[in-house]
Amino acid sequence: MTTFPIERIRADFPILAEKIRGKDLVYLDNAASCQKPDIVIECMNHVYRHDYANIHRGVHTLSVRSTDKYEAAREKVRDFINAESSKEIIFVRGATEAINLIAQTYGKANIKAGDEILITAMEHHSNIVPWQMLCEQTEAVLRVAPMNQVGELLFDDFTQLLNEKTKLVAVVHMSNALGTINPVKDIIAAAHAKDIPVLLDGAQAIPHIPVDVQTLDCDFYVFSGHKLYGPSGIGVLYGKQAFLEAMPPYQGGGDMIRTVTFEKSTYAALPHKFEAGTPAIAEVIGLGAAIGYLNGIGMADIAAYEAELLTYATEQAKQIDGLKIIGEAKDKGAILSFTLGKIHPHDIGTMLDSLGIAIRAGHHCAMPVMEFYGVPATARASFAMYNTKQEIDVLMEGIKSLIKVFG
Ligand code: 7TS
Repeated sequence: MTTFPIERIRADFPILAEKIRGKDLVYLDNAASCQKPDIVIECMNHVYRHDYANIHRGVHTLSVRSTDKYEAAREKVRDFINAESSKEIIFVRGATEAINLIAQTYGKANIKAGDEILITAMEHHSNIVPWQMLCEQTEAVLRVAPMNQVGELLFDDFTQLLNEKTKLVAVVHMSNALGTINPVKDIIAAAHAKDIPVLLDGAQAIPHIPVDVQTLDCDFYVFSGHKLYGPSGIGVLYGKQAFLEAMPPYQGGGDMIRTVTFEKSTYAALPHKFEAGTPAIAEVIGLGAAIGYLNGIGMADIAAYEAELLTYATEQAKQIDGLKIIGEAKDKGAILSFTLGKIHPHDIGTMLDSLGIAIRAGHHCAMPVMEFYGVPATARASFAMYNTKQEIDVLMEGIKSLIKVFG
């Protein structure tokens, strides 16, 4: 921990110097969206000041500059997750759009009445609702692998649900409501043994742990830029080339075509086949800058530092009478969901805000998880690489003071 350059990192994030209600900001809502380093803000600023034009269509200098930077960002993403080819990197709006894309292209082409899609009990709504919509359209069936009380997938139950009707497994890599990191290598191996493709929802995992899609051997991996210290409005769908080649396009329009006549259109090669219309140009380039920044620190070091933060926060939280941690999986990322007896999580959130502490209170877009634990909502502190033990102390003091107020 001593070697992690925390002071330098904090200095790179201008918003961390903000005062909130007269107090130093303690930003612990990183699972919802995390803050941006100067290098990302300045990179996008630079694009708009010096490089901006539409991409892939102009012969003029600015269009060439924009296109080169946009495609360089795609290569940075490829390298970051170790995809084999940049053709496998599709820019979308975020994890949500990526999952909808798979459901409506791969899903519609390959999943029929009576087929099954297997998810888990700890999915975010983004990895539930698109499959329910597909099931309504196709009369396929959504199956749900259960978890235990600490929030770990029941792996034997999961494997027993894999059968000849299962056409796709879609699993969260790291749960946003519980922090659970799923045994995705084993999940993928078990599914592949039955020739079933696997989609991983990496929205939460990607900023916290190194991800190598070739080592994992997942067929699809999705994430959002805004949780990875990059801009909002941009995300990534990784798909194995053979799958993407075989899939029909998602949306039709400019940039995704090869030829168009009124009788018939033909489609562009990968990755452009899935990128209809003018994309989020500056945001993609900004995401590339965020990845460059993370590479400079190292994902393994980030994971180690955050593991120490989580251990510390968990130890401190357990000393508070009446605080119940929701989600205590053995393999867990830097998320602390909790309840405080009868104090409503929204009151916890509002009280902490008055102390300058930002957490999320609610169902975290994981209502089935809340139902499983019999709570309407939890309070959630979610950590990033720029958080410190001192900030965790401030959080714990805040929780103790609000327990006194609410009794
Ligand atoms: N999957 C998981 C596991 C997530 O945590 C989220 C967002 C998404 C998908 C959707 O990502 P989006 O960028 O497309 O919206 N999770 C949260 C959260 O925990 N609080 O706010 C958003």
